[in-house]
Amino acid sequence: MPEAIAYERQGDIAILKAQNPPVNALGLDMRKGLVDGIARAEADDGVKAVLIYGDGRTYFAGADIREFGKTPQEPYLPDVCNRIEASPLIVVSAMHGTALGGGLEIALSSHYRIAVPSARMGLPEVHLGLIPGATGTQRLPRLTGVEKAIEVITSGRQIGAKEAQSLGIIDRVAEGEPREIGLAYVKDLLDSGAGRRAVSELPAPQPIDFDAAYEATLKKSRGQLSPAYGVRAVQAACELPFAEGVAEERRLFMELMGTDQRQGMIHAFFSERAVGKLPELDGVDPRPINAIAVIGGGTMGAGIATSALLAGLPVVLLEMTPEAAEAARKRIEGNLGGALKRGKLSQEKFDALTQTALTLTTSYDDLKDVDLVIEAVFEEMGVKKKVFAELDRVCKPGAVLASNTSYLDVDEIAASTTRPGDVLGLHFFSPAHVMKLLEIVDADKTAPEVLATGFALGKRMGKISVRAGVCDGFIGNRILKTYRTAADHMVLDGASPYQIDKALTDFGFAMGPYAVADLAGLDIGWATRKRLAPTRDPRERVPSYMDKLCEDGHFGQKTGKGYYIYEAGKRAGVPNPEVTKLIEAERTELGLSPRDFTDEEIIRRYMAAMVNEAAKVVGEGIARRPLDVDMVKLFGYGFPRYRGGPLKWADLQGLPALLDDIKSYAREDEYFWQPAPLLEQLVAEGKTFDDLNKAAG
Ligand code: 3H9
Repeated sequence: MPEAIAYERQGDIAILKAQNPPVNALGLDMRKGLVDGIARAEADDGVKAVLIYGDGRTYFAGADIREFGKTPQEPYLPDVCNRIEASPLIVVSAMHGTALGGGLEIALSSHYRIAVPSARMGLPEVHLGLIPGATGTQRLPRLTGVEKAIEVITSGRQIGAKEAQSLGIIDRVAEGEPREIGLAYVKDLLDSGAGRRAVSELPAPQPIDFDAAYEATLKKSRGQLSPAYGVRAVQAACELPFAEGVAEERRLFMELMGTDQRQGMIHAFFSERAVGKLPELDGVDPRPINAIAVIGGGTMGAGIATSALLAGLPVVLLEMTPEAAEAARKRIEGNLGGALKRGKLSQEKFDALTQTALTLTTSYDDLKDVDLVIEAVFEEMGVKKKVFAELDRVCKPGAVLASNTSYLDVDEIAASTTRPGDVLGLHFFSPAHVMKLLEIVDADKTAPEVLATGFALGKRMGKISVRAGVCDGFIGNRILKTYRTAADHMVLDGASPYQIDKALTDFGFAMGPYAVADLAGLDIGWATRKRLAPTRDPRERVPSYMDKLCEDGHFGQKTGKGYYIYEAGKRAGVPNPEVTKLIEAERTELGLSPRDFTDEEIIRRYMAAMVNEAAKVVGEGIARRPLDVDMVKLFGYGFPRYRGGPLKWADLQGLPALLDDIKSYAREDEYFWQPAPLLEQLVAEGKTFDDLNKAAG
């Protein structure tokens, strides 16, 4: 193995090259290598300056996240930073790729900074439930001022080289290889007689109203702590001498390191990357995709088409009539119009996408050349089968045939064709050009390269793709149905939909279940209740109070009235008193005496239902690993990222206590609260869901 930091001498310049692929993360060897490299340069006769740069695709992309949660080993990164800055030699960092977190902190400790124009930099630690912990919160505000530093640290956003230069974070931007531009800069500095320049020696920045900034940040981050801690660390930069500020930063950093939020967010970071890696697809090549078709141009079909166009794929969109096809074009133009307005899409690109790349048709024969088709028509098996019969007739051999169904049996759809190996489910979430989640449904006969093609398409569209097996609702909607039912039971027993929504948004969900129902349309749940009624188990408790509202034509946001009443122009609604009356009437009819629920009990029951169903989904192989469920809920259902996902949350709570809760709820309703065999097994073996993730590799 090559050394983590290679040392080389060129004239009076010592060169430290980081070589720890893929991202030059600052693990123990790298930290030692930097300290040794600086010491060696200082001892090397005639060396006047040191250049630090990264080999491969990037400068340092940060501390090695895999070390977090383990006992830290010396030299610690803040000490490495201070050691670099304290050198009597001139130290220059040349950046390319992504200089993030600890990486940028090393650069800020260098005396001069240069970057290639494409370099991006930032302090993204808040996204890992942390703050910059290697002097970044103390050095950055000395360069940019407090307000900008708070914005950069609390958002964790990446900054381009030009902006970084204008903010005073870097000194120069130059085209070329980092090594070459770095060497040229060092020579310039030496020629001009430039001296050492230490950011820590700059005057402390001007303070602002930190309490107000702290409160505003806490409110914005909906329960996530790290951004607000970032404000306090910057405050220390203003109020304390540098060394004490660094100590305060370290204290806040270590406090966050001990939180569940940090564990949840780091779980999300690695799971987001692991979710698309399936051992069974190792070495399986996807089929080439150069053009796709979408059947149906409603909200979903138009969203999928938009997403494909933005991914650079030509799209043929099929509708039943020319009028419907024109309406689909309008929807797609509307979807892209947002990006056009925000300046993310040029008028020229907009025209090319909507005029050249998009073809509208009413004839199946126009689909004969496409490589993949996504059907997004009405959710009815008979309708789907008719579409697939047509696709089977016209599509070329090897074309991938996908259904966007959200709950129908993909095996049955596949079996209705002569090529079931080419069929899979691609379940997008609405609006499909915005939502990141894609469930890739692996039917009984789906060929491995067809599954791989689904993942390749998802990647191209920038989606988080999760493999799911066939069952009613796949991963996400099946689990949703269960925790929504738990909420409905609490409503019958005494909680109000509004208390439940509030408790869950306080927990960190983007929206509560009843606000979501209003957004999705109450007619969907109403239709499902009617569909399932004939086969329903008599032990199932299903409230019917909302049926009355639906019968009167109130379907939520789209009609202005549902659980909430929506005034024109306002997105958030106010509670609908009619709903409260209907609930009370139903309780009376059923002879139920309402009781009080604490917010804590609401969360406990809701989450227990979610975790229990999720454990069934994993146990049955519908989801391969617990982390697959976690990513579905994070990217499709507004689950708070800082809690990692329902099964990470369950691990952090402790599985035995959760199973005890489920068993105690089962005393009231043993039909609904049947413990998942996998949960019982994990508790019996003293294991966690994360143990299953690790075992899956
Ligand atoms: C920090 O610095 C704290 C300090 O302030 C204080 C310390 C005391 N460590 O994303 P990719 C892996 S906190 C370990 O697929 P891309 C990643 O898991 C850190 N591993 O590539 C993946 O592994 P695999 C602050 C890391 O090109 C592989 O590298 N820094 C790290 O799409 C490729 O990654 C950050 O938060 C790491 N730091 O994106 C930056 N980073 O191949 C986090 C990546 O086994 N990283 N890996 O799946 C990123 O944002 C992106 O990875 C990056 C590249 C933009 C760099």
